[in-house]
Amino acid sequence: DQCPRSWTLHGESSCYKYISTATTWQAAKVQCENMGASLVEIDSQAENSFVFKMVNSKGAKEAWLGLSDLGEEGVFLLPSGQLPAFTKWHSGEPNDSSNREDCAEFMPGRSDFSDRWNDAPCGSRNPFVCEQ
Ligand code: GN1
Ligand code: CA
Ligand code: CA
Repeated sequence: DQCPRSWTLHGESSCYKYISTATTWQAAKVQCENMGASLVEIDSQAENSFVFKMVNSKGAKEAWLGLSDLGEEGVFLLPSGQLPAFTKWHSGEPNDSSNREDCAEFMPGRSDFSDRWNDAPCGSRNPFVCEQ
C-alpha cells in the first residue's frame, strides 16, 4: 500500500505505527516528529475505533493520544495546535485528577472505558501510536 514498511494504512491515506515502549507524552510526541509523523490525532469515530483496536490488540493497558491541555488548563489541543474536530471522553473525563492530568489516552486496561478517553499525568510512561 501507500504506507512505509511497518506502518498500517487506514482510511484513504493515513498510516499508523504502534510503539510499545513505555514513554512520557512529551517524549512520545518528539519520537513521532522524529519519524516525520505526529502523535496520533483522532478525527472521527472510524479512526477512533481503528486506533483503539490497534492498541488493545497489542495488549496496551494505556496508550497516548495526540491531545493535551498543557498550554491552557481545560483547553485540549491537537499537536498541530488546532482544536479537535472529534472527541470521545469517557463520562466524567477530563477530570484533571489531582490537578495534574493534561494528556489524553486510551485505557484498554479499564473495560469500563472501552474506546473512550481519559486525561492522565503527562509524565506517565505509556505506549503510543504515531500517524503520518
Ligand atoms: C484513574 O487511579 P484512579 O482510579 O484514581 C486515572 C484517572 C481517571 C480515573 C477514572 C493516573 O484514576 O485519570 O480519571 O482513573 N488515573 C491515572 O476512574 O490514569
Ligand atoms: Ca488538565
Ligand atoms: Ca482523568
